[in-house]
Amino acid sequence: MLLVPTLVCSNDSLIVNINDTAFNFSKIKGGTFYMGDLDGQQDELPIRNVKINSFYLQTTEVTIEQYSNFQTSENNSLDNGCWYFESGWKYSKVLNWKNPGYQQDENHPIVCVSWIDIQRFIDHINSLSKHQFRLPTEAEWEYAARANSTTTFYWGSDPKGLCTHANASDLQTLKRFPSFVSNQCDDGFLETAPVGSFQSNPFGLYDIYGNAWEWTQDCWNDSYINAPLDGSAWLAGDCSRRVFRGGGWGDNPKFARSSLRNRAPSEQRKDDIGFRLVLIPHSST
Ligand SMILES: [Ca+2]
Ligand SMILES: [Ca+2]
Repeated sequence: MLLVPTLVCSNDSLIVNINDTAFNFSKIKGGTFYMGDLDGQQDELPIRNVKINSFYLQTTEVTIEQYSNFQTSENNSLDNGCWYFESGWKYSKVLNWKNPGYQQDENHPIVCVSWIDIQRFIDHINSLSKHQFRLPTEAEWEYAARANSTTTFYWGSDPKGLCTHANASDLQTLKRFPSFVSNQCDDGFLETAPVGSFQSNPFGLYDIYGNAWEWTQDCWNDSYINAPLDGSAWLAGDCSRRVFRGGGWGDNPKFARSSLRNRAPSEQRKDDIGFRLVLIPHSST
């Protein structure tokens, strides 16, 4: 049975309900921007001008509640196995998205989900909805994070803004990981925070930096040479690894910025990587 989701519109946002589970989206108005950073890592070069069409991006990371409401015996068993950090990255056979090794509640971002797990989740909600959902492309993600800024962060270049805008590594983190490079401030959260606990960026997006890293569609390439200029996903290169963005709760705060890139095998689950969705409304398909 095809369940018809309700859709509530305002000027710049949409709320989609699927089986009584609400997903909030901001309308990201299209434009062009310079992707990459001259002062960043080598893989953030060459800077290039990219055109982005308007799209809808989820205002928060997907929560545990949103993810778990669509797990059924047919489409997903509880997949065990997740990487966690303890004096280096280690693999646990017993950790999973219900138990990533630290305390979470239903409003925290889902973590310990692989890129492949997410494709299965998206296929399932797409089967329940007239609307379609997908991961953002890497270019869409950076465009949305920048929110028209050209600086390291959307508020400028001062990393001190992180404690009010993002759950990154901070004085809390040092309680568990004394050797971590951290902000010298207290954002209140050692691991993940409930989504939306910090200020949004000018496009209405919460936790675009920090909290959980966010998987994108794109295959990994170690530079932007020959990357698409139209905002589409780059589906050439090393597609056994996929790109994720934004920094996480435990990482060096310098990773929580607009142009920083990271990648992992598509089947890998980590306790600090989650995702947010792009919505393609039924009327535009
Ligand atoms: Ca923190
Ligand atoms: Ca995030």
